[in-house]
Amino acid sequence: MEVYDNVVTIIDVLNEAGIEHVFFNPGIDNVPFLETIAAYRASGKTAPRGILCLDEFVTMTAAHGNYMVSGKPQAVSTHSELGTLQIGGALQNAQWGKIPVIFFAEIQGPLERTDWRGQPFDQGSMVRNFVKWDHQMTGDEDIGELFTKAAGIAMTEPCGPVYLTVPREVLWHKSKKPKTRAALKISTGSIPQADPALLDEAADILVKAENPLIITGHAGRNPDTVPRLVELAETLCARVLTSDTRMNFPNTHPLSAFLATHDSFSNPLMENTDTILVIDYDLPYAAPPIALKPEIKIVHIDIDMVKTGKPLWGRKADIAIEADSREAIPALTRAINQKLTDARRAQLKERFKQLADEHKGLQAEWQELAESQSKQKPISAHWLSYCLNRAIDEDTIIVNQTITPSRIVAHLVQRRQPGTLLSYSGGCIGWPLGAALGVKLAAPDRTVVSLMGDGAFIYGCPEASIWASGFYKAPFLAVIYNNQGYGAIKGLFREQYDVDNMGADFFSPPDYARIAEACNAYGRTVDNPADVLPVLKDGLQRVKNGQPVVLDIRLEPV
Ligand SMILES: Cc1ncc(C[n+]2csc(CCOP(=O)(O)OP(=O)(O)O)c2C)c(N)n1
Repeated sequence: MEVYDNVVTIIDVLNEAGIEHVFFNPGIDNVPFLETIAAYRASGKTAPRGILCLDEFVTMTAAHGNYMVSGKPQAVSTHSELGTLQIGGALQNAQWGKIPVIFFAEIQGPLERTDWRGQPFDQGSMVRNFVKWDHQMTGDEDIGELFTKAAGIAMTEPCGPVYLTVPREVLWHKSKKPKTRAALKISTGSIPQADPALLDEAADILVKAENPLIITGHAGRNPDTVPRLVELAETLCARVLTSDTRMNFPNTHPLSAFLATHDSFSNPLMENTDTILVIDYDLPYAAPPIALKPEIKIVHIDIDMVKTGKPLWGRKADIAIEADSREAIPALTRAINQKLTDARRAQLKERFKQLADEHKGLQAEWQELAESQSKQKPISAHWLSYCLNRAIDEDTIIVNQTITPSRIVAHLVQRRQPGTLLSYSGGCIGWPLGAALGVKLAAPDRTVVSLMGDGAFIYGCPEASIWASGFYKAPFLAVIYNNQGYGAIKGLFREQYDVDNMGADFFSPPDYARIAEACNAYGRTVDNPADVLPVLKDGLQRVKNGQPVVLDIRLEPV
């Protein structure tokens, strides 16, 4: 029997990379690949499991979520140029999220094809800004070497997506038996370790700081970094401000940086600090401009010193250490410990007490505010987040793309265990449905709860994501913070132009619960605050019983 020998080679590389799923949406070009992986799996041979996503956007968001939990590289296969275009902004999120994805598609049309300017049509140009590497395979290249190189680039820190295009005749090529070849070896670059002299200088600065602030974005991607960061913060008695991209630091810890309930978007913590220790952090896609006082000292530890996405605050760090934070954090703690005199330790103990009192007060303020809104109608985002916190357990994985309520979620949904909070990097709305699908496929025994606005729900291709969640037995609970409009955009217009009616409301919104039911999930609309907690608990039970659930919680319109 003949085999698609080049496709067999691709599968060998994907196996070698440890790739377990291929998130795909097909065209005719994908047939040899899909047919071969199906035949492999049916006969008990190792091959990634194909997951059909009814919209290409979901292929990439699911791969994104899956990597965040499994730590394994991903594969996405779509139909030539059209499937590539349909991935859209999900690729920007994958780039910012540093997700190692081998994304491959067929080259569309004859190689002599040209664009409007008469220049050669360049399929890779569609995605070039968002991938670490793109390459169009030519006839004389070896497909095994190409995919091996692609995997190596994607998996080298800082990780990221790569894009390969392959001629149709290569994908469809058949021969009597697979090519015999030397074993394919994927090589990834080494991870830099911190320079001890720089760590020592950093420790000097940090020990002297009177109001240090640790800021981190994705240090918690390695779960064992979390307790190490706790130890560093406690040694230094420094507040920790974390993005919600990962669970980096327990938000119940006395040193977790809390804001007052009335604080506006600008961050007083950044204004009042004298020294910032930045660890694995990227400025958010839509970060409000922050002008740091020039006298603030910055120590920066990162795997990506170049900050490919966006440089930090337009200022160089006083000390920049390119390193794997998992190792650099305990090394820095040791260096700090060596420099702490008894007198300084006593001062830091006092500082800890002050910060712990402040944290306790602020935490109580958030809880009381939420409790005071328990009967408020329409339902408040505070009350919803408070109830959610009571309904979930310690191990539940929260997949979060709330926008305007994100600060409320960060203060009221308590996360202590590493790996129990995931959010997107980048700017593309619509991430959390596909991401939750990918997360649940990676962690079938965990409860997965996805949080989003009504805008994000629709951007997230709900029919495709929810259908796949049911079909592949990867159920999750989706909670819609439904403020019936694009709250973030309305907020900006109000703030900057004093314009209220800009047509960004969803009057007579779609019935999201019925969309869910049309996709074989359970759906429910909630507008009574007393129902929120019981409905969340019921939803979680249904998910445990195997059904995807969508809860449309109607909040005050923005
Ligand atoms: C794909 C995409 N389109 C548009 C935007 C611009 N945008 C940023 S926030 C936002 C509103 C999102 O609405 P929703 O998810 O309901 O959250 P809310 O702001 O109401 O809290 C929009 C449209 C974007 N970031 N991504």
